[in-house]
Amino acid sequence: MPVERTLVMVKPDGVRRGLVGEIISRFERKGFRIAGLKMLKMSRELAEKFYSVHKGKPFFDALIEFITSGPVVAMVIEGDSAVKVARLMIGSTDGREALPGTIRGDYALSKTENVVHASDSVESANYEIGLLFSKEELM
Ligand code: 3AN
Repeated sequence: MPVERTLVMVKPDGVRRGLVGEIISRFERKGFRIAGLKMLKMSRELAEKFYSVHKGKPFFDALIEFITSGPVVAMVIEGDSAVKVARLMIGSTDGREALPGTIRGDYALSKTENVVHASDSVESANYEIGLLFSKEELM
């Protein structure tokens, strides 16, 4: 039962559609503690670092264009098996295949504009949290 931290981010489409409160609320109600929270507009440089594992893939440019298209809301959530549980809660990448009851299953119909991000491993979580939050910003 490892207590972990993971990075959850409401993407620009989720912010534009007014889903920030709903998404934060789902993680709070599940029992996670919010250890950090901020709104920011990603620069191209930050976005390319954030998605560096996808560099060279056919969807990379569209992904960078989209994620820098408006503000995002990033949060660090903490709790038992946070990485795995957050991934279960957001659902599959493709909103058309994500199960109803998951965030993407309930709110997304696209593979790029899929409302929310959550780190896919403890290593990714540490990298992504380090990119977006300083130690002083985590409580
Ligand atoms: P997830 O966010 O489910 O972990 P990743 O890490 O494979 O998905 O991809 C990161 C982001 O890149 C996705 N959230 C999605 O916005 C975009 N993406 C991934 N695969 C595709 C694809 N085949 N076509 C378009 N966009 C994609």
